[in-house]
Amino acid sequence: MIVTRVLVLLGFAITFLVSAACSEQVGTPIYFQSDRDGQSEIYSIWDDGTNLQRLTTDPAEDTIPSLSLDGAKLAWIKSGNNGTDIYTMNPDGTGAQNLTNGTIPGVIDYVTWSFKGDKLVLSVSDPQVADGNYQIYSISSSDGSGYTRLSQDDTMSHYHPRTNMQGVGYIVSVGDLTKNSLDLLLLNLEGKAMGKVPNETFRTSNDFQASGTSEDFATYQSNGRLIMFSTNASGVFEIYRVEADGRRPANVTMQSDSNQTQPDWGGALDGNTFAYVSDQDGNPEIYIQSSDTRVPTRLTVNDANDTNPTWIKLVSSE
Ligand SMILES: [Ca+2]
Ligand SMILES: [Ca+2]
Ligand SMILES: [Ca+2]
Repeated sequence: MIVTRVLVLLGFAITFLVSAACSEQVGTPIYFQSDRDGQSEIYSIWDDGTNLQRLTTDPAEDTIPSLSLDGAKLAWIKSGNNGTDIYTMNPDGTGAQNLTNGTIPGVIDYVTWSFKGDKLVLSVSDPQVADGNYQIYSISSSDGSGYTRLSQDDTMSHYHPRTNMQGVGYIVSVGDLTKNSLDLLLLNLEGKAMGKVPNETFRTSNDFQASGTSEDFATYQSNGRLIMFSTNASGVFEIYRVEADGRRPANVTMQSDSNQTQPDWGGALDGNTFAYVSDQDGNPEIYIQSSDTRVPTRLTVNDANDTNPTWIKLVSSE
């Protein structure tokens, strides 16, 4: 497994180095959604805050961009009069394709890529499931076929699947989103629950399993050993980093007068830098930060809601 993962990551790195050598790109693009042009569209901006580009132009709501781990494709959710569909496109905004064409029986809330890139993993409120709870499903990333339910517990909703970077499954947020009561649960590739993260016996002064605390948007470091997530366990939402077994929790944002959410560790070989959303400057903006320095770099400057960053960060582009 480890050898396979290293080879896969090396393959990604070579792909990136070749593509970097063939273009004049100097920044690492971070993709996000924003309603700055009236309703939600997908944008990209470099990690130095330059080269803002709008990638979609559609009166529908274009939300939840997710970059594949090889950086070759963006998936996202389009919500319009015909319901919610999964689209994919090239990272420059060309080649948009509707993968689902109304075939998903319910509301799609979130989308992410599988570790191998062959599947897209969704949270869906499927009317065929009891109580309308959101469950996790997968489809083919090439043509949207093979709609398959993964999560097995009808009694609770499952949100925001993120890929485990050792390729063993997905980490999801389970519970009641409206009551700010979510816990992180690891599912294996078949959807079987493998336990909460951090595990339920783990307690700190910031009790992640306490009533009313919400752990959400988990993201793995590339080696799979560390996890970041947003949590209100200390009051406002901050981003915490823990070891994969839950030890050594650390608040890596430390902005106690604002909310920090939606961390994305950037998938690939860089170990420290992550993108996230903060309202510390008055409204949701995209930031990046090293988990070591705690010094945020603001990338977007706009009164609109700039959220859901996704990117792939490589050592070679430092
Ligand atoms: Ca739109
Ligand atoms: Ca919790
Ligand atoms: Ca903003």
